[in-house]
Amino acid sequence: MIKLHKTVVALTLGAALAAATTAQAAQEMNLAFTPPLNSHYGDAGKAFAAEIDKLSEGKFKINLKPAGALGGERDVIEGLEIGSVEITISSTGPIGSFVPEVYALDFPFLFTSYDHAHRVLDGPIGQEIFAKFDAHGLIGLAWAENGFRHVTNSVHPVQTPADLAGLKLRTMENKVHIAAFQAAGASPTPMSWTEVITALQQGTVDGQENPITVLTANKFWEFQKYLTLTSHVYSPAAVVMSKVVWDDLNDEEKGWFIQAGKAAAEASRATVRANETAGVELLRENGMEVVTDVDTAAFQQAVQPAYDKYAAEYGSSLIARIRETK
Ligand code: EAX
Repeated sequence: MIKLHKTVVALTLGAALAAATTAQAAQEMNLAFTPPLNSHYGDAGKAFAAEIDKLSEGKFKINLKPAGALGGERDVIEGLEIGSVEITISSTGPIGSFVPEVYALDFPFLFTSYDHAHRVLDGPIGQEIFAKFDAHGLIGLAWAENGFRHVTNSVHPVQTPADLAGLKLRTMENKVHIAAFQAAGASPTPMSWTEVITALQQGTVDGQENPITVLTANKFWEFQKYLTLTSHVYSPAAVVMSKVVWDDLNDEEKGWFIQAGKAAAEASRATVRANETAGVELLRENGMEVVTDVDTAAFQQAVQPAYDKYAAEYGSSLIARIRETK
């Protein structure tokens, strides 16, 4: 009888152990970004999470932290460097202050189209820049997309660079962008995205500049009257992992996160593409006045001093190679 009892106990323990092993808690990671969940970065985050769940068969679980839940883009990058945040999808705006080589991507009127940007970022140049991330405790997994940036404001329609004169314009914390709008006659105010909408609503700043998907995701018609389709900067986004976290992964797991980064990048590009035209109509239907006939050459000339000031420091050869990539 005792023998039977022991066998039953052993079998029960074995079953419990097996169940516990298979149901081993998933390793959870936070993926932070500043736009709302219903945005191009939100779609990218969902694609990333789904790909990791599929590839790791539940070993890893990605928790999305949208709308600046873990802070502004600069704060989150600082978190990645020390390992307190695992993953982010971030515009390159603030990344240049951590990885200077990234500034080469942020020059006004450098990229001529979405295809041009994708060829550069998905080719050798994109990988060369990601290779510079490691030394700063960051791992670039893939190049996602924020989009071509346009100017909005609440004072008057901006038809020419002269109309920027004196406008308090929020920019990202990016010295090339600050220099560009200073040269164009605006009064640039660098600010984390998490403070921008309140600043616009309270009139602390008159305007800002962002891609269409950011404007629609945040219902910009509620607090900005004028939109000018300047397309003055192509804004890449990067899917970035903390090197502290990356170094704990084995080679197979690293492959999963690179694959998930690619899925996120594709999802962001698909949402930007779908939103580009439809988004302008949505902004117009909700009351924004849209300036479409922009004198691009005049704006290019107005921001040229930013090139003169920074191109040599941030890789004029890299900038030339980007221009030559067709
Ligand atoms: O969510 O800070 C910015 O303007 C960036 O475009 C950010 O991704 C907006």
